[in-house]
Amino acid sequence: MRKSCRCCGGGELAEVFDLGVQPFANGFLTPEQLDKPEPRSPLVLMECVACGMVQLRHVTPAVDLFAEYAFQTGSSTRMVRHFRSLLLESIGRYVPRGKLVVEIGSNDGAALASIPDDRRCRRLGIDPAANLTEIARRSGVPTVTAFFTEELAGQVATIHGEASLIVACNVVAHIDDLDDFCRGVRRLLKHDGAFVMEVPDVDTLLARTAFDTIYHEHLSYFSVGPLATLFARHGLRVEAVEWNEVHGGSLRLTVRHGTGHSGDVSRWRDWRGIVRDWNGFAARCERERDELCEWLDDARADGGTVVGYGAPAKATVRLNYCGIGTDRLACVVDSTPSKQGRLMPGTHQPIYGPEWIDRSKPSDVLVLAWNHEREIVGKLAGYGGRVASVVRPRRGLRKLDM
Ligand code: DWN
Ligand code: ZN
Repeated sequence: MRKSCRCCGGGELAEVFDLGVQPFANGFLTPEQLDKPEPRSPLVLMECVACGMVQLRHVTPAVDLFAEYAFQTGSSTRMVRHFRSLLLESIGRYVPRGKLVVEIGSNDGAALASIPDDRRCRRLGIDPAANLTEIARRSGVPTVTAFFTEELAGQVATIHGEASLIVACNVVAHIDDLDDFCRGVRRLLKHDGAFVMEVPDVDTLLARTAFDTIYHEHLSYFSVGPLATLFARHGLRVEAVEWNEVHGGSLRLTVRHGTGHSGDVSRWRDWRGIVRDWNGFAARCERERDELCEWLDDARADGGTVVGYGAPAKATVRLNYCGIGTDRLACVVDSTPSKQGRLMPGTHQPIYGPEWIDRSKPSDVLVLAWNHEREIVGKLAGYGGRVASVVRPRRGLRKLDM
């Protein structure tokens, strides 16, 4: 249990939202595991009174969540394009020829593999999930299977030299000891290098009622102020802040060695000084839960069958929070080979490949990976039934101008 703030060290953490006891979002079950007890843990959000940092009360051991990992970056061509663009822009700005680019949380290596050879930079991925680093190495990306720590940073710097660019996308929220992480970045980053990170934006989560992005892997829910506070404690400065739509709304920070922060931070910090309305958030979550359950009950009452599209971590949270079992949602399809043949954590929908839709011809497809709506609806061109999003299903998706 966290007793102090991960960013400022403050000791006053106020409980702001409770999702109850939930299974692990990426804990997809094999059929053999069905009759065994499923690991579950409370999902309680707290907000630091001093700096506004939002974080989970309970910390699940990282090895339980990341030693073997189901999510693969390469599962979305749009995401690979996004990370490729981030890397090329950053390499152009910070990485002279022949210098080192390190990705922390490199997953299956899809992002680093997308760097064209003509950039002539050395690449190194770091990720603890052996099942994914095997895929990365097979695709030619040099990768270390380990958690990123200050100690590992020292070893990498000794063997490969310091990095001109360090990238960490959707991974800093997974890290419990952010002080050790920052010391590792300081140790590995060249004096004139850049650390570029992307994390979900907590204020967008709140504004969009994205409660299904709250899960055990995400220990922290960041905004700019607390991150600037954290980096300042480690001789690092935030040089630039951008917001983008990735994963439902993300912050991209460019961090350098140094003190003080750029004007971007003060502009964000002022805005981020708002007082967050967590009661309104809880009420909206309940309304979304009721609307989704009613929509599914109506579809069943009409004799329809609904198949979920995408088995993202967020689907686990939403199905469990809404109490949606196989009676309301028969099964789910997903393009990730390692998820097919498994079952959803907690609610136990079987997960098939996307071809199941053509075979079973459901009356409705419910897009569970709402952040990939466009890409998924594009793959349903040949499907003649209704398509809805798990977020406000009644609006339907066909009408969206794809
Ligand atoms: O922070 C995290 C984010 C970045 O990724 C991790 N902790 C876990 C993971 O979250 P997620 O599982 O919610 O990520 P996605 O990208 O929303 O997952 C999408 C799922 O949908 C994947 O399992 C792949 C699947 N998919 C598909 O079947 N067909 C995705 C697309 C685009 C498709 O066309
Ligand atoms: Zn704090």
